Amino acid sequence: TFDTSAIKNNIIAHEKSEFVYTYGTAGFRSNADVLGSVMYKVAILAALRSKKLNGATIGVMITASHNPEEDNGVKLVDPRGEMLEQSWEVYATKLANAKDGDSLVQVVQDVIAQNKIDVETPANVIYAYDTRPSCPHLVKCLELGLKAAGAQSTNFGLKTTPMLHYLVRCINTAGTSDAYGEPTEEGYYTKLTSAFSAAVKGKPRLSTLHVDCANGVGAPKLREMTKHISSDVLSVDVVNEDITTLGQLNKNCGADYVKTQQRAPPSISIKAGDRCCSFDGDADRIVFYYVTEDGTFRLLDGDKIAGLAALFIAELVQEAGIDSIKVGVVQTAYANGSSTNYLTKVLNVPVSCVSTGVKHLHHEAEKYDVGVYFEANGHGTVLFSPDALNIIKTAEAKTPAQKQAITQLAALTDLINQTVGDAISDMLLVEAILTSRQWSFEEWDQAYTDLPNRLVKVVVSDRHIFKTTNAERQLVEPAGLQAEIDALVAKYSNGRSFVRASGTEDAVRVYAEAATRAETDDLAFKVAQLVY
Ligand code: NG1
Ligand code: ZN
Repeated sequence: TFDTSAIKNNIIAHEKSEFVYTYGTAGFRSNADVLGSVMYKVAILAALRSKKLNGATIGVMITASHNPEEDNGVKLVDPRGEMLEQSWEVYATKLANAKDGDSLVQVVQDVIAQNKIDVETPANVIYAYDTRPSCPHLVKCLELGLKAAGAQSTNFGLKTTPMLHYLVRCINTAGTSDAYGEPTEEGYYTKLTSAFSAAVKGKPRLSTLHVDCANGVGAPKLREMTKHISSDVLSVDVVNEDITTLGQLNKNCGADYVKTQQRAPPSISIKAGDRCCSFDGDADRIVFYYVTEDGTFRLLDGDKIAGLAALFIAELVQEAGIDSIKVGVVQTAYANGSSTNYLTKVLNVPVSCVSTGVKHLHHEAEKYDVGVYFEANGHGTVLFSPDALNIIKTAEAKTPAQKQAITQLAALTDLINQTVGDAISDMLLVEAILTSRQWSFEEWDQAYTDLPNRLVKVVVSDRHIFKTTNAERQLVEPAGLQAEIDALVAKYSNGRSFVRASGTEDAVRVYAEAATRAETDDLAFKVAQLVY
């Protein structure tokens, strides 16, 4: 039953009446102080979404990823473990901004009418949260909303974001021909670790991988994962795993720190030959790094992971004799020009460029038989189409080499979390490839050399006046600005620069790359001046 008076009467008042909420690329995200009222409404939205989809289970994840510890956020997960369908983001925003019980009920009724929702359909919702101190309170607010909406719900407790996506998909596919796995944390570890063991079978183990967990949820979960795999097969050293001391989450560590600062966290003493990687606060992003003999820091970011995965999978389908399967890569404008050049000119794989935001990459990747997608910041995964999965599953080997390639491909389809980018799964993917090839980070890094690049944040009075086209690579408004940028870029060798409004911060981002560091900095600075 669906009782709008319960929804109205239990409403959690807005913490700050003037605050305007927006469901953006990362769901709702802000200082945790203003999110209690939002959790209540997100719960109601999740219930409506479930009812609309005949009672399919919807996921709710409470996290603010790489943001500072005092922030929090929430996002919805659709039945196949994907991000909430875009057309529903506007409902999320409308609900969140409803200031009193009556206007809330009005928005709820609009959503029901517009989507012809049968309110008698049961609603099923599962939820989880990260290590932030504000989570327990926000969970209570969410639960009040779930109760008011009459939803059946399960609290999955502390989880990484990709684990929740995995669980949602498992629950909704249980008992079908494309059952995704056991809908438990245990099931997640078992699926990934058995796939990893199969993928590296017969190959010597690599040296220890040092994993910076950003003092977040990735730490206890990675530790738990290692219990499911022998240290003869994989050796990881968990670093930055303090999830109890206040203020430590993402502080001077984690994937975002490493990518934006282009250096290792000070808490890691890294010497030549060491292999390191960093997760972000909710363990859906990963970047790898090492230092050379002369002490130079080298980053292996999302672009490098995409290149490695595309190379490996393209060669495996050749070896397996099933090269009707075509590999494609999806990037955003933030991908380093050298990586795009490597993919298109060296690997000869098709590359598409889409707007920032995982949902855009994910949908584009679904168009390929095997779609590799990564944001430069380390968020990404690999999608296998139903046809490709079927071909791999039914392929018959004529030689031992073919058999080996088919086995490895099949293992990869289980190893890779196909719902969303997943630091633990991506870490295992990279380790499986490097183990298979017996490659060091240096060897992986040799594919191409990044062009020097610079990302600058410019605070402007109104970022919404910056409108883009061509996957955010060109401005259409303010009029004339793009022509000025083009004129500047033309003066630099290998120059490229673009400007877009951030979807997660109140600022405009300027990206620039060029042949040398000095030229890059100069170009970024001059474009930023045009914007300001
Ligand atoms: P915005 O703030 O829209 O640039 C940032 C990242 C995205 C993505 C989202 C979180 C950059 C340049 N942008 O988006 O890649 O991770 O946050 O969903 O890193
Ligand atoms: Zn994240």
